[in-house]
Amino acid sequence: MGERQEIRLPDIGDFEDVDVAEILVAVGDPVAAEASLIVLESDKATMEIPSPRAGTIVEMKVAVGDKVSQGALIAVLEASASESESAPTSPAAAAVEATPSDSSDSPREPGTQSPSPAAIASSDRGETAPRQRPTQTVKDVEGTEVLHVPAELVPAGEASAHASPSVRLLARELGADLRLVPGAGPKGRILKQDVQGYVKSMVAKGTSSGVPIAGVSVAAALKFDFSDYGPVESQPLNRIRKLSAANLHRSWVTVPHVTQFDEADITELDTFRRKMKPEAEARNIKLTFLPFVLKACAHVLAEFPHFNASLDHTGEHLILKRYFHIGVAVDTPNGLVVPVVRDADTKGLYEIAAELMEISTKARERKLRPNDLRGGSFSISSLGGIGGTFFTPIVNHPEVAILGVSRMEWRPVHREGEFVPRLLLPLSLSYDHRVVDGADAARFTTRLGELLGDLRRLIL
Ligand code: CAO
Repeated sequence: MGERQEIRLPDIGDFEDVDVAEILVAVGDPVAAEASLIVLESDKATMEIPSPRAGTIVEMKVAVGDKVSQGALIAVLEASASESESAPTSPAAAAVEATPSDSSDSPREPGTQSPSPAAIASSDRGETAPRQRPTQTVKDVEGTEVLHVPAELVPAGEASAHASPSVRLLARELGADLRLVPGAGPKGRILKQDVQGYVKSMVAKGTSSGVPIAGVSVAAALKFDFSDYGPVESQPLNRIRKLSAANLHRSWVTVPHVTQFDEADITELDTFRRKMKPEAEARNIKLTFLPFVLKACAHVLAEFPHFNASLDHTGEHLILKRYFHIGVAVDTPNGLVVPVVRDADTKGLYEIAAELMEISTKARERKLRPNDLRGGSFSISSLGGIGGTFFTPIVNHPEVAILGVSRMEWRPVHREGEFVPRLLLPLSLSYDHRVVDGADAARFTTRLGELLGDLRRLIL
């Protein structure tokens, strides 16, 4: 028999007498350390309270509707014989937890686990979330793989649905739009089983994605046995790929995409970059083209505000953002992630370059925090280091535009009666045609080309 431990409500900030909105485990359930036990809900936030250690629930001390404050007894747990062996998580396996000071993805040292403060997710009822939120980490069913969910990839309307973070995560994974899921919980709260039931009914109706879109009918995916034709190997998609797939598909079918191609003459920029490289290297900074592109984009976005915007979930308002947070697509062995460089308009080139190095390293080492992935207002996808000419990036919904950058090339350009060698950078700007007109897209890339062609214009 393992040691019995009372689980009490940790410090959850300035919250008292908070409603217990959901109980995620039952007596007899095995739980992993950090698996969510209950969901609390105040007027302003939804919080999941995790288990401080692995074990089996032997008593639940709270019920839905109870009000609890810091120190309240939530449950009694019988600790696992070996805490290093995480028990399988409860049915509510996808816990969203707060780890304010722990940026590492690696499991904590046994014995050092302390009750994490509760996760504070944005309000279910659409109130503005606090600006400084604890960082959140999402673990998979085994509690091992860490996934960072880019909140900006959640459809705007989902934010107004009434559901806990783990239910939102489940809905996102299954591609279900929470706005369409009827909630059976108290005050219409959407429960895990509501999402599962909704997806089942959609599948039964033949909507494989579970996301019916007015006027769009998509045939269900056909099932093939490829082994009829030769040897095959089946590899499960990891969570990042599954989430990206759902988000990319949503954007692809809901956003009317157009891509504007252009080329920027970066001959002088390249000369300048090469000149600055030793100085940058002395500061341990790798000065590639991307920081220049990012800086120039922030400038152009200020001049073309509707590229730095989102449609609200009704599609009837354009939300213009007065900040310039630029997401950068990073290719990692686990799939594509889009960390965000905040306030790119106020940062210098070295600062942006250093930040890019940091976030791309973190992305590849899976050390990004959810906040690193949130709040982008425009994205850049650079394949310049790899190759290719032009491509058609998919808009990172709910943003309305994304810039693709490809490999620069020396080409003869006709100027003043003769051909001169110029270094050209291919640009591919995809945009949401509901928000951006083709003429403005051409103006945008033309202006971007002007700035990249003569960086002095950035300070005019
Ligand atoms: N033309 C020619 N060379 C380029 C270039 C371009 N447009 N852009 C970068 N390069 C060069 C760099 O200068 C660097 O060369 P040196 O080492 O000689 O200086 C080399 O290519 C590698 O650059 P990098 O990729 O390390 O750095 P970056 O700043 O250009 O890009 C990052 C960083 C994180 C965006 C990139 O590594 C990456 O992951 N790109 C892939 C993004 C992706 O998958 N997008 C597709 C998403 S689907 O829309």
